[in-house]
Amino acid sequence: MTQHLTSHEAIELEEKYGAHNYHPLPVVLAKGKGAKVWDVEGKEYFDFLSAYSAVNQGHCHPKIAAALIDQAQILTLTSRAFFSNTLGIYEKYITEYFGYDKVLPMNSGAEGDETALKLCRKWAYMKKGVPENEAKIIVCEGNFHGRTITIISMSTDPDSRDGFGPYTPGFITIPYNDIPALESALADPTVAGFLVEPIQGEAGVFVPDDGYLKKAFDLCKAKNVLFIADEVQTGIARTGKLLACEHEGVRPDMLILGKALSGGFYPVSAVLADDEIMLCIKPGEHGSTFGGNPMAARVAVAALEVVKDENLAENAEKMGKIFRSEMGSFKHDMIELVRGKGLLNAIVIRPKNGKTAWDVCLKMAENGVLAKPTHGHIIRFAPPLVITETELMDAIGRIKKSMLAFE
Ligand code: IF1
Repeated sequence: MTQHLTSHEAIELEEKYGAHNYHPLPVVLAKGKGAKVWDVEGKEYFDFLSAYSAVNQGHCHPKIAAALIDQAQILTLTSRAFFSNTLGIYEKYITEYFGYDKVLPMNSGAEGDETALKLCRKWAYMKKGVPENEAKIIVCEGNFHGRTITIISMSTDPDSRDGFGPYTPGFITIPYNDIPALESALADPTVAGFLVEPIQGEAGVFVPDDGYLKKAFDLCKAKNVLFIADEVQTGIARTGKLLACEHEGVRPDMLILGKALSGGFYPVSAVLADDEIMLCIKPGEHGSTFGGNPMAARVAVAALEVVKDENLAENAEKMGKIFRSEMGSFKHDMIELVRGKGLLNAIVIRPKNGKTAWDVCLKMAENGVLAKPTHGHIIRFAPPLVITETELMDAIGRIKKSMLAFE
């Protein structure tokens, strides 16, 4: 039975009993449906964060809820020590859905990235002939791939990285959106893979130049290096295509998915690859207690069906164009620029009279829109992909009203 807390009481409990590893906006959410959420006092908001793109299908989507509730009363977890009647169906569905031979099911996005790193190294030793323990993986400055020690060893963000050493070796860092830098890094014959976000989300929704992903892919292929796309945030229709790599016709050698793979109901992540890569990991060499469990399998199938049934990629494309057009033509001296693709957008805020992106987010919350700054001065706008044009225009009006409070 959930107690009826006031916002103040809920915040106090988290402050007293929870680790202080976040600095949340002072909003206490209690309910979600579609593109909207409500706080404990019943105030309604448009959710423009979508749990960092994990709720693309909208909060509490009934079809995904039904799959979860049904399976929860039948069989939730068997471990992979045995087969189950749900995993193979899910594996067939997702591999045909994205066009790969096989999937390795995990739970969090970070586990997906870690799995891809392990597969890449194994492939380097078994197939490329890189000397043992010498495989290198190229990553980009400004990357975000999760919070494990190895993943933050690749990070260039002090908040993610500092104080957690010693770091995992074997990574080469190059500037994002820089083909010559990639070309020279690829000269090293021990390079096994290039791990990249098609759009850098956390860094502030950095959309690379048109053609960057394709050129990078071609350079990797020419050097027998795996092109590994982290689509944990950009995937599942967020950028107006099923995968952000599709905007450039790139089929990654390894595809990492998470977040909206479950529509926000359950931690579900996955690495997809063809047999030449995937079969480098043998029985007993990788796994996880919950990876590929019956609940995850049912929820992920339902979540992916919703994406197709409700044409979420097309809606993201259409609504994203409206958002960028409306906010791009809204003249305000705190708006430095508006950028993004599909419904993954950001506004770069120019501080004014000591007011920052944080103040804008507080004002937007007051006006019924939830968003959060990343890296201080950038506000990410990523509503659920089910948002209607009417809802979007309503939210845009509230965003503009919030900005005008800082005239
Ligand atoms: C936090 C950021 C976003 C991701 C990409 C892997 C992962 C993420 C491209 C790991 C996770 C989350 C993590 C969450 C906030 C959020 C985030 F601000 F941290 F960077 F979205 F931009 N690849 N991103 O974006 O997936 O293990 O979290 O399931 O850690 O604060 P995860």
